[in-house]
Amino acid sequence: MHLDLATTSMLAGMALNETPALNTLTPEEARLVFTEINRSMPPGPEQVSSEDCQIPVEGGAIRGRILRPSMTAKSVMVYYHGGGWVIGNIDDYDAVGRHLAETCQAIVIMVDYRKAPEHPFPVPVNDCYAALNWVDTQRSKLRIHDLPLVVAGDSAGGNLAAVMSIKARDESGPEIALQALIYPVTDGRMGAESFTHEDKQLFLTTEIMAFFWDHYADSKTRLDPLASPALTASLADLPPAVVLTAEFDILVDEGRTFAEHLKASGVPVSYRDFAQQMHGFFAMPAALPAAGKAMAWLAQEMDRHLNPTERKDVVVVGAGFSGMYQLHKLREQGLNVQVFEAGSDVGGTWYWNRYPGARVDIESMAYSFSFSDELQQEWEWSEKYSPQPELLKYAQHIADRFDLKSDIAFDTRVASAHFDEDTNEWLVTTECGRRVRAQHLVMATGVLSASKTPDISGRDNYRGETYRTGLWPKEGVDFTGKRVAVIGTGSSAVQAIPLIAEEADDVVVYQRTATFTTPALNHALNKDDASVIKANYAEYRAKQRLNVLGVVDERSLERTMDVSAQERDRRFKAGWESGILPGMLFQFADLQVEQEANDAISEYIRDRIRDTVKDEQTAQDLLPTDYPYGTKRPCIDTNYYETFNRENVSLVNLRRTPIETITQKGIRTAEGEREFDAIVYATGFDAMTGPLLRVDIRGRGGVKLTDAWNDGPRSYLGIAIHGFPNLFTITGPSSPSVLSNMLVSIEQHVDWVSDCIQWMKTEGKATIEPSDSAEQEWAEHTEQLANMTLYPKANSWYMGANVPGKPRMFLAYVGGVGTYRMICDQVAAAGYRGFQAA
Ligand code: N01
Repeated sequence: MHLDLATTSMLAGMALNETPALNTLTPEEARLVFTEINRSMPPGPEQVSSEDCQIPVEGGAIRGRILRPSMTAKSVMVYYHGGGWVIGNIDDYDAVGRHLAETCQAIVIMVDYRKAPEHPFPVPVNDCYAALNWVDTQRSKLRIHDLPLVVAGDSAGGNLAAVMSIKARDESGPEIALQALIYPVTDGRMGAESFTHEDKQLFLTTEIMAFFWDHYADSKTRLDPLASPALTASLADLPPAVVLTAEFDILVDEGRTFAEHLKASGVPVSYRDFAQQMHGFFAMPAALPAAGKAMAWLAQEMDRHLNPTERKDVVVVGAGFSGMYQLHKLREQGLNVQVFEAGSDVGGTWYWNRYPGARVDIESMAYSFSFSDELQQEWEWSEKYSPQPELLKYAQHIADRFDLKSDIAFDTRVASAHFDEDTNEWLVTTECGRRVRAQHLVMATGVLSASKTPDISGRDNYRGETYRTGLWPKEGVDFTGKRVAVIGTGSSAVQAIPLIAEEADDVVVYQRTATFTTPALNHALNKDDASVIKANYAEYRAKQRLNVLGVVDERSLERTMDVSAQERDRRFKAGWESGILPGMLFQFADLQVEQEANDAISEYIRDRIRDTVKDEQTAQDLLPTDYPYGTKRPCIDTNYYETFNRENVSLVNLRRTPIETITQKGIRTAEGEREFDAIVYATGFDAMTGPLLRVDIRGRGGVKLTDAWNDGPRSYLGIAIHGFPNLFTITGPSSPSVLSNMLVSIEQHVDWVSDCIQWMKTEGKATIEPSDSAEQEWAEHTEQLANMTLYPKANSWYMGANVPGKPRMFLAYVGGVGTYRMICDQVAAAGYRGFQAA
């Protein structure tokens, strides 16, 4: 006999403690001993939520316990604990249930069925069946909706789970998707050979098993198939089964034989015998590593049975503007597309970013789709810069108008995407266990969708309300009468602070880097102005497509220092008063490449800050001085600097007084602790690469994208990656993306990708991917262009500098939207130059 070390040591401990053999005790004493053994084990995962309930059964009610995992549940598992129908209860099994919930991502419902000898066969069977029916009929009340129903149990509980499957089949009961049988008792005759093996008499001995059977059912009734499922006439048409046994267990033969009979009857079966293990090991997950492995195996096999693989032409990840348009385009090409979206609705950025003041900072008439003239003519924007609710409505309108939702799975986050070189397909797996194979994978995951976990010490200590701008609660937040801290002063904070300040009693802004922002001059959109644009939309869109940023305004060709100081001032004033994002930067050609030119415009903005903010120290602290204007994303605002003149708003300059820690009640800096009712983190995103790298993407040879991009992202045109065939990134790293009007760049990428997929179909190509050399050349080109600008001088998210450990490199293509479009078109026209298609 060779048990593993942990199990050997557990048995030795029990021997030293002189744990009595259960068959020498009364049932009450045996229950107490069993409870003692379980109490000595560590509790299960705390993050599992627990709620007890009453389950009606014949003649009364029994206890149930609902254990919900911390992540999205993939199934609901009705669990029948072991203990020979005589001992054990749901408290003894609490840790087991919690581990199962987390490992199997299942809502586990533990059933405290009544025990023998007080309640012999068939009472436990009837209780378990009543519980199963109760779960199935209370789906919406229990919030388990359409999750597949699994019955599971160990030892005598495995017996009950097997019996439930038979009973449900024979009585047309609840539809059971899977039975999980852990070293089940299946045959009351106790005649299997393993009962005769001396080395299998561990934890559960032949005498103890006889003690259990004798209390449960007399020698005749135990032959009833609902007591001994192995004696059932037919095992056909039973749910798929996962059966697990332990090598040194007297029940090993019963479990294996039952699995073989199920299989022979046409039932899909996963069977595994766990070597070096004894009976009961599965129920000791905190003490025995083998139990963890067994649970992981169970979870894997459950997934395999519950989620057969689907087939599509294309999987698109994300249902923001890019994912929606990509779906529409590919559908028009007659392709079968599945979109996965983590949110509960379409909209992407505009679904998640619901913080006060969230609105677009490119004029809405320009920040809108052009692919459908009907759409652009019929949609009416209410403001120059639309607020988030209107942008979300626009996204919803597109989804309805083009009937997109039927191919989008919401509340579904993609966990992994692995390229299968044998079939030239991507195998995409969701966190809920759905599996789809598709020739093409389009990552339409956005560039600013991975909200950065704030890297501030003590964050978890805080007991007040906590919000992140990028993950704002759907129901909104009422700050009335509250003391609020806002950490961060990027675009999100610049929009949120003025509105939070109007509502809250007291607002303290914690600023690490001062921001450059200019007035947005937002206003209601004049219908006549909109009509003029609509009448000339074709021309307007054509301009956008060739413009450097994807807007219609043009950059001056003049150099800053070539004009007089008065002329410079006049132009900067015009920029300040333009009310558009590139208004300042377009005044001269060299503002983002010449330090002297940039110094001039930066000083002009600093003067406006000094003019606006009354308190001298606050004004001084708000002056951005350590990076050139435009090298961190500039903002446009409504009353940002003015807000610091309010009585209820103050600024903490973290460069002078850094945050020492977040405390239970607030924030402590060198100047002491301030207490808050709420902390708002406006601390940004793991931009560009974050949304891609948080999915486990693996290309040829199983190479992980995280490894391929260890030194920074590499991608040809920001669309495709060497070693990752048929994978397309919409507005990916090293494309203009964040340096442009995103809607223009999204349309261009989606059109290009759709054309490429169509070309592959026409040419009969199974795969396409860029060559290493084309990717290298593009990387050098994009780096060279970025180095000609002032961008690398800033510690910005454009450079990956906001995420500790992220490689420092410029993440976008600075050559302009129009130039980039032409390059992409030329690549396609030359038979996808730089790509290898096979
Ligand atoms: O994020 P950000 P954002 N301690 O990264 C600070 C787009 N967007 O959500 O600069 C203290 O810009 C950080 O300080 P520093 C737009 O492209 C568009 O505001 O790293 N502070 C910075 O001040 C934008 O650029 C719109 O020193 C910490 C702030 O948090 C992008 O999204 C609206 C900190 C983060 O600013 C991201 O904007 C909103 C720490 N540990 C967003 N960590 C519009 O369309 C970070 N910070 C208008």
